[in-house]
Parts: sequence; structure tokens; C-alpha cells
Amino acid sequence: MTATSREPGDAIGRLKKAYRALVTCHRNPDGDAIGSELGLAELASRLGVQTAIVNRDPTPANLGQLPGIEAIEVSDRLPEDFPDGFDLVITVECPGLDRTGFDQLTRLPILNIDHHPDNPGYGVTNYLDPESPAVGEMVWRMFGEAGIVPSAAAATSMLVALTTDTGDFRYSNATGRAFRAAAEMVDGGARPTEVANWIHNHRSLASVRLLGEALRSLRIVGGGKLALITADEGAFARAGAGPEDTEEIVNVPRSIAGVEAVAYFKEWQPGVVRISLRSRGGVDVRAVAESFGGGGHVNAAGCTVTGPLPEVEARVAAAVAAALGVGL
Ligand SMILES: [Mn+2]
Repeated sequence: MTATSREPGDAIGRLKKAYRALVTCHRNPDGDAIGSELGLAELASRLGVQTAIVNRDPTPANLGQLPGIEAIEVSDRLPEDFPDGFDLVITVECPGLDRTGFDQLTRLPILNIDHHPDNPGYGVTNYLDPESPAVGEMVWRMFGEAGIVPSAAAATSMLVALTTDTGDFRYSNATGRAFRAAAEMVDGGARPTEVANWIHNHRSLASVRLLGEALRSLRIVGGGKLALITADEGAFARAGAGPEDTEEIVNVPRSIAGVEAVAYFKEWQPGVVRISLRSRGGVDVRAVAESFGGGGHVNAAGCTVTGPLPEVEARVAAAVAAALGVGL
């Protein structure tokens, strides 16, 4: 018998029946996955249920200071005593079981907790709410349903989940429901300033130096609509930066008034140019990326093109300008 519900009652009932649960989330975990796991671990413990949290990929560095984070084990295999030492698997934020990066999970009953609309309900118990702004908010509701007041640490974890999944309460899922849950979490001891610091103030020095290098290269073309930035081998060397330091940089030129698309050219390896494309509104940079063998979303895409940097820049800039309907 399987059960699927938008309400937390069945999930609480299933959790209460367990003695030890394996908790896991999707590969390359984000704040919602990690924060929800930590909230669930506290809820389980308060219900007398033991947990082991095992993720396939490391916790992002900026979440490393979350209270209770040391409970998360990162491994490419399930614990030695799986399945015998457990009687429940809880998957967090996984629209498909394969997203966990583990096989064998079906050897135990699965409690599937997710807010992705395409989750098919592969668990024995499925707590699925596509209207929820974050799985962290769904776990918050589980506490309410169980009549348990979360600790300030758990409230903080769930506020991290909600804050990251709503893009600091700026995305379309920043609904009244999201703000109401956040207000309860803050009343419950979560500190938004601390959460914002963890999420945002953990850049590496090398990434800020690389931002400087990239901004020095800034060119605005196409009548002010297209911004181009580049970090070549020399820029990476001067900044002491590597590929892991390139994130977020592309969003800086996108914030310039009038700019509708950005192309960011990264060459940390000679002759191989990684390109990140960003746009606003209906400007389809995915189509541009696809024409160079890459892919992504309409407003955020990428591709890798081999060849001399100036030549690659010229070809890709021309394609983005065409998508914008402007000349260079
Ligand atoms: Mn989520």
C-alpha cells in the first residue's frame, strides 16, 4: 500500500514507526537539501528515531557552518550495515530515485519528501507538495503536525533551506506562505542575518580577484544590450584562481541597466574556452549555447568551444547579438 499526500500526516506516521532511518538527498546538494536533512534529523530524533544522513556529494563550502552539519556523511557508497541496520529510507528533494546517486535504496521502504512537480511518487509514503516554496518549509510543517517545537538550530537549518530556494525571497515561489513560514522560523530562533552571512559572505579571495580581472575586460556592445567579459589564462594566474572560483561573476554585468545578455569567456586551459551565457526575458541564450554544442535554460546556458580565444569570442558574441536582434 502506498500513500501520497500534500499534507504531512502520513509522513509523520511513517517516520514514527521507524527505529533507524537513512536520510539522503540529490547529488550536488543545495541549501534546501542540506537544511531539510538537518531539520528532519532533529525531528526524527525528537520522535525517538535514529538517523544516518549520507549524501553522495560534498556540502557546499558556504553551508559548512550550519549547526549539526557534522552529522552529514559524504560517501559514494551506502553504510556497511545498510539495509540490515535500517528500516526506512528518506529521500529529500529527489524527483527521481536516481538523483540520489545511490542504487539499492529500494531494499527498504522509502519516504519520499519533495516539492518538484514532476516527482512520480516512487516511495511507499510520498509527501509531495509542488506548491511548497522549499522542502525545508515542508519539514517545518512536519514539526507542526507532530506537535514538536524545533530547536533554534533546526529553525535556522530550515530558514537556510527556504532562503536559498526562494533566492533570498525574490523568486516567484516567495509566496505569502514562504514569508509566513520564515516569520515562524525567526520567531523560533532562526537568525536571518546569520543565514544571509553563511549563504553570501563566503567567497574565496581568488574569486573576488578574478571578478576584478573579468570586470577590467568588460565591453558593452550591441547598443548597450550585450556585455562581454573574459578571464584568460593570465587572469586566472594573476588571481590565483581555478574553475571553482568563476561562479556568480557573470551576474555582475547582468545587473547593469539596459544590458539584456552577458557572455563570459573563461580560458583556464589554453585553446579551450568555457562560455557562460545569461539573459533577461525572452532572449534565448540556450539556443545560442546549443548551436555551439552546449545547453541550459532560456536565460542561463553554457557551452565549450575550442580555438583561439579572440576568434571564439567573436563568433559567440555575434551569435548572441543575433539573438538580441542587434549588430555588434
Ligand atoms: Mn527545493
